[in-house]
Amino acid sequence: MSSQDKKNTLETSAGLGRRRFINSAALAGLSLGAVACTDKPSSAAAPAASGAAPGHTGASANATHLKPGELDTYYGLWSGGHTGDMRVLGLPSGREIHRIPCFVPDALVGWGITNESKKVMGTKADGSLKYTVADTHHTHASYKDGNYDGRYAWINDKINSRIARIRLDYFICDKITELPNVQGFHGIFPDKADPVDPKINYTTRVFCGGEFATPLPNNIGSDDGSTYHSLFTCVDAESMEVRWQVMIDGNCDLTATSYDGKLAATNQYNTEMGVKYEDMMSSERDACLFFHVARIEEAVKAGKFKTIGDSKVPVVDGTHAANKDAKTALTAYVSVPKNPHGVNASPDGKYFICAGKLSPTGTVIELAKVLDYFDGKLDSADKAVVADVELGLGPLHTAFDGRGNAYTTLFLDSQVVKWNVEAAIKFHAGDKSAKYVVDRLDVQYQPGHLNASQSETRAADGKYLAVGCKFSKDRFLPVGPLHPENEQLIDISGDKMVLLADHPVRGEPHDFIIFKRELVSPKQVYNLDDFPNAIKDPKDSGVFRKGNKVEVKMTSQAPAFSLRDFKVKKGDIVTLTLTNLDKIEDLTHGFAIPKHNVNFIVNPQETASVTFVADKPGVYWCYCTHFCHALHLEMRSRMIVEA
Ligand code: K7E
Ligand code: CUA
Ligand code: CA
Repeated sequence: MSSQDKKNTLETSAGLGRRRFINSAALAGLSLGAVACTDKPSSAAAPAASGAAPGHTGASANATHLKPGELDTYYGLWSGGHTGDMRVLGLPSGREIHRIPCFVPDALVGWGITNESKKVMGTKADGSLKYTVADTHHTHASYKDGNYDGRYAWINDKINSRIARIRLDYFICDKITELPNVQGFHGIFPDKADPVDPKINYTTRVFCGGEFATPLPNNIGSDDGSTYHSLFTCVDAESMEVRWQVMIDGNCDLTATSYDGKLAATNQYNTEMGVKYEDMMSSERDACLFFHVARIEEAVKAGKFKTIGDSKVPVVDGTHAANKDAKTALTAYVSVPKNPHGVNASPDGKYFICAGKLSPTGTVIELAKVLDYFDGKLDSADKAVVADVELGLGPLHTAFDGRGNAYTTLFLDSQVVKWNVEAAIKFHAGDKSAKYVVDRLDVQYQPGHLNASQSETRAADGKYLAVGCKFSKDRFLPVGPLHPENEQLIDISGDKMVLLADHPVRGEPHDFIIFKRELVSPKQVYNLDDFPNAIKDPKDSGVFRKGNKVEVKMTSQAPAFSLRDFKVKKGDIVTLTLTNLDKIEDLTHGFAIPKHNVNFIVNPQETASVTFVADKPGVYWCYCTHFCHALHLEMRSRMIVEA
């Protein structure tokens, strides 16, 4: 164990009281036993080496342990990886509060079982789900005035190129769109303003990067990779329709958007357009590819597009060959070192930062200069690079504290490096005395994404940094071969980063955002009128037959269903609709039908329905699966299937 590991272990096991971590200045020369664990008020804590860690003696203010009943101050929205859901965490405690099923069925809520969720997820002609696997990586929320506005969040499915929208009033997925002409949809980012209309200072578009190139249309099994292309896609934030696509050279990976709405970008690790990894890393340089949003939309309006295969989506040409004249170009390829990874927008609105991955560097691109290039004022887009500085091995993603510092994960070094962006620019310009690296912290282990509280907004507050470590190895009790991932929380309020907590998470989140709790106002009871099939009065319950199609209408009010029993016939196609008429917060009912693969929940004032074939005569006790009342076990109905 390195001394850093020991120190971290001690810190994280230092008792459940109000843990107080000594200030960073003292940490440097720390003897192991000196981790402060005290219930004294912060004024009595070891005096801060004043100035060294401004505001940092108040580490208690950033402590992660909340007393019973205390609420977190931040929400975190986490991608669930290949569990296909979105997770909602409270921070700083790191408690998982909720999982929002999106792309993959979920047995708790009946996602993929109810007709309503199946409609969102997409079905085949026979009514079965089109897909039951997904791989989510990136989640981002809608903006207004450069900060989250609490309307929507979006999440990608890389496997089947789908984008899901989450309503942040009910924390549910309400729409899923499959992107045409694209495989490996990876990066995702909402715009933050309209590029043309200053009145639209909120999100109306979501940009999606396609990582894998294929033949277009993808209906010939050609192995000639040189004929493949990737596309960058724009989805309408409200309608969730695909607005347009840009065909490009190379691939898309992560995505970023500017605060003024004018630019979107994607990093490209495969400008070689290789099909084997040796080919993909054969070149010393790759690119950060910029999209001029206004010009793309003018081109679409002017009819300068084609369509691909069956898709009606307009596709404009963003390749090198078609965009040589900067003044009319839709795209600009900015050269960056070999196989870059994340691209992130600084909260001051000035820069995009590309992390090097195979290059130990971070590249700072000044957006004003990219716009100069598009205006013909810069002879090469590459001149928009204002810094290209060494950070460490395996830089992947970058977060910000709103005080001019960037935090980049170093996958191979298992570190987070804190660096000052303006100092890096000075260093790059020739001032070798500019010390841009501010701090380094070992993390456990191999970090991918990281994000700071409010990092990707103008309101970046520099309090907490979460780091998604891809390997947890020895950090948790062993549970067989599959290890959890290790989400670590770091206090970044001072000069030095301080590790606060480890949290095991089920595999495998990638990206996440952390924002202040007051930015969303969730509703905890549904509106009955939002469901067209709601059964508003228990008197409307009953069995309604049309041939062999049978509708069963039922309501729930603790501790009873409105139908104590209902009769159908063998072979009937039954649609059962259940409205929960309970209005009290936290009064959810469940409805299970044995042997028919049915279980779902209805939250207060929610309506849900299921359709199934009653194919075996018998008596089936339908029962409430969600604890609701002292008579929860008695809350039942009988489905009697007559021969
Ligand atoms: Cu770095 Cu898919 Cu965002 Cu994962 S990507 S780590
Ligand atoms: Cu209703 Cu349990
Ligand atoms: Ca490459």
